[in-house]
Amino acid sequence: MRLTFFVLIMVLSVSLNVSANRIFYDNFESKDVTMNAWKPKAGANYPEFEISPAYNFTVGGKTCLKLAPTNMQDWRDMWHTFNKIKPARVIVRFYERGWKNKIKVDQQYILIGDGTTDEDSANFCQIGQTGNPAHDGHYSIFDAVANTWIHTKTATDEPRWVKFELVIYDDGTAKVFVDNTEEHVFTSKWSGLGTVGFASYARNDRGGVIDGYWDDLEVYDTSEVTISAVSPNGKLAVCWGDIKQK
Ligand SMILES: [Ca+2]
Repeated sequence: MRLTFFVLIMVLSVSLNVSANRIFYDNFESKDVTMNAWKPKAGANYPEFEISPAYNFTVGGKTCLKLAPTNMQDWRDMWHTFNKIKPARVIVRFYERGWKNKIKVDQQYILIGDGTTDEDSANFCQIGQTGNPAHDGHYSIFDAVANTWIHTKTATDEPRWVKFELVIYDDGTAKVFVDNTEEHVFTSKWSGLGTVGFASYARNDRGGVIDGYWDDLEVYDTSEVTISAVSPNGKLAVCWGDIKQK
């Protein structure tokens, strides 16, 4: 029994050592940390966000990021920039309240680009949820180069934390995964990871709600974070992250 445990620890240690670094992490447990880590688009007021106790994904945590614009028909966005990292893996969790409950957010996205915002990125992507009836019951991915919206295979039926990932490989190939399912391969190669942001647009004329919840945004300087084997609650991923952070 003890030997089995020791072997397990050794396997974990080896896998940790060959993995690269987590270079950015926000667990949305501190308004000050989030305020310092994220910037609004140039010329804009600070994005309206809350640290909310409504949901939490972080092990040992209590809160998540709540985006809920106060003005209708108004965008809010917040950005964190990187120096064209390649390879890279961006992971974020979105709280799905469930299409079977007829709840969708209209509309919120994580934004990922190779520039500093959507405006100066050659490659740019949105992953999230929209009230557009064509996407009912599924998530939406926007590939800016292809100028195409992708309607995910992954369904939004069950309330749960859902994992969105964008991976940029060594050769610039980039893919989106939702709960470990490959949903999209980008039409053109990426020069690297330049920015990660969140955007919310408030409208309630399509049966949606305007408040959305996100947690545990992680960025790695590798394409090969093997956390797909992690249990659905993500415990190993978070423990591993904590180890790398120390
Ligand atoms: Ca949290």
